[in-house]
This record gives sequence, C-alpha cells and structure tokens, in this order.
Amino acid sequence: MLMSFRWYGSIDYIPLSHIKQIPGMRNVVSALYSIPVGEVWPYEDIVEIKKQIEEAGLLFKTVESVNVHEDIKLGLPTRDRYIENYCITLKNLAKAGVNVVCYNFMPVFDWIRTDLAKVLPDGSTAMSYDEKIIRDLDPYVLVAKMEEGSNGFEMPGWEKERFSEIKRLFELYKDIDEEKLFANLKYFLEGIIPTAEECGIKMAIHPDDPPWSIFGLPRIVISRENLERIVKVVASPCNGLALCSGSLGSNARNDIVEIFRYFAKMGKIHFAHVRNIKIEEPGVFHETAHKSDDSSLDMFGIMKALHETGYDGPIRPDHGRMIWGEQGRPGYGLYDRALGAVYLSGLWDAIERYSQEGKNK
Ligand SMILES: [Mn+2]
Repeated sequence: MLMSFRWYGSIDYIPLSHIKQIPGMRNVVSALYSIPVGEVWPYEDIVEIKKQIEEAGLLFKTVESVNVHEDIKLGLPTRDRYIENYCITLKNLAKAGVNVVCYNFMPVFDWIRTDLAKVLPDGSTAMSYDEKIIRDLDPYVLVAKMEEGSNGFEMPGWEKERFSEIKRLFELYKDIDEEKLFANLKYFLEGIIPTAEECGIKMAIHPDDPPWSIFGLPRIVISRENLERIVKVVASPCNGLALCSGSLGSNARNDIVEIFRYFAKMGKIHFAHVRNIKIEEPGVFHETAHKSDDSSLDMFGIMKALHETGYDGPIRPDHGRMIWGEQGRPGYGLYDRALGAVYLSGLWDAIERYSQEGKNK
C-alpha cells in the first residue's frame, strides 16, 4: 500500500515538510483548487504542484478530486463539453505521472455535517451529523440559515456568493431520480473511461457522505449493491472505487469489512480512505480517532481485507479530530490525521509480519 496524505496545496496551512515527517508517509493527494469545476487543468499548473511535492521528498500519484460538473450529473446537453474537458484533464494528469483520480457523483452538495466541532468526552472536537436536524429542513430554509451564517452547517464548496445557484440546482434536480442519476453516471463513464484506459489512469468514485438521500436529492453511491452496479456498468480495469470506510460505514447496514474484502478481491479498489466513526443511532453519528475502542468500525478487519488481497494502491487516513489545540480546516488538521496514518501503518506492519511468520512455519 502507498501511505498518503491529503494536502490542499498552497492554501493549506500544513507545510509539506510536516507531512514528510509523518512516519511511513510517501504520497500526497491533492488537486488544483483554483480551477473552476468543469474547466481543463493546465499541464503547467499540475507540474507546478508536483514539483513542490517532489521537492519535499514525496510522491504525487493521486488526485482528489477532479470534480464532475453539475451539468453532467443533471444530464444536460452541455455535458459533452465538460466530459471533453474532463478527458483533457485526465491526459494532462497522466502526463505528469498521476495514476489515480478520485471523484464523486453527489448532486449539489459534497459531504455534509451538521456540527463541525462536536466536543468529545476527551475534550477533542470532531465533525458530526444528526439526521433529525436535516430531515425536516426545507432546502430554502437551509439556504437562508447558511446566508445568516449562524450555524455550524458545512456545505463544502458553497461560498455565500453561490447560494443563489443552490436554489437554481434544486429546481433542476426536481426531475432527477436515482435511475436518471445512474444513467447520467453511466454516460459520464462511457465518455471518460476510454481516455482513462488510453493514458493509464484508474478512476475511483467516492461513496456519498452520508450514504443516503438528503433534501430529496438522489444519492446512488451508497451501498454494496450500487457500487457493484457502478463498477460493472462500464467494464474496464480503470473503472473502480475510492472506498471510504467512514462514508459508507455511517449506515450500519453496510458491512464495511465485507465490502472492502469483496471489492479488493475484484481488484476494484483504486484508493482507500480508512477512518472510524461512532454511530449513536441510525442517522446520527460523529467522527472519532482512527483507533477508537468504542467506535463502530473494525479498522483491523479493513486493513486485513486489504492486505489479504495484496492491495498496493494509495491509502490515506481520512478526517481527523481537532486535538492539542490545533486550529484549522475541520477534519483536515495535521495531528490526528498523522496519528491515524501511523495507526494504519502499524496495523499493516503487524499483519504483514504475522503473515510472513505464518508462511515460514
Ligand atoms: Mn473519504
């Protein structure tokens, strides 16, 4: 496995030199954050970020994410132009040595939390989600609340200037159900996978977070059945998953260890996000340390499933808590994610060593 760390480029307050000091850290996961969704990522800009990363002694093999333009998810006639741009971006990334590209297919919103700094018993803070807060909320009331700026809602990528666009998108999605969204994903994959094959990029779709419909918007990357349908709809070694334990695992019906084992065996895991969460009740969960004895997910089981199937792709700790007084981007501080990386590496080393000794007996 290739231990990796997400870095937000030059806008990230965490220097690459600190990331390099995390034991076992080899690869940086990043993106060109200043390019508007749908536009081509210029080769020169990709090379520039790669240069920074390599000068810090790290690799740049993994991109998260090349976001998918809303017109593609909506199936609008303008989608062909955006798919064309997406293919050019893939070619530019491949030319710069990137070989895994993560993306998601969530309508309107990326991941959502209802509290960015829930205080845990040990005094650390973590992001949490409570379906009860979202469930009865009219999207228009939500937008008004966000405009007020008076609550802890996190809608990544939605600056105030763009709130009017949310209203427009909700109108457009009125006619899009799960099947239509799936058909639009299929169209997208048929458009980009031949290019991915040609230039040697493994595409990795990230599960929806949380993995269920919100505000009446369809969500499809939510369960083992749906993941299987997605990897089979366009049969190609380049059509795979960014399997994320914390996202899929917030629905207790998703047996995470089993899902990791199943898709690892199929060779469909192109990128692994491994983190823990604690489900308090259905629809209510918070993020935790990666090693958490009272959490809901079996980290050892996940790592063992990856090891057993010879997983050699990128893996990263995912959201961390805020600890030791660190102030920063919720979920993306340095300290707890560094602890997470080392914990995952420790599990991996132990599994590796144990399996070697077993073979030598
Ligand atoms: Mn994730």
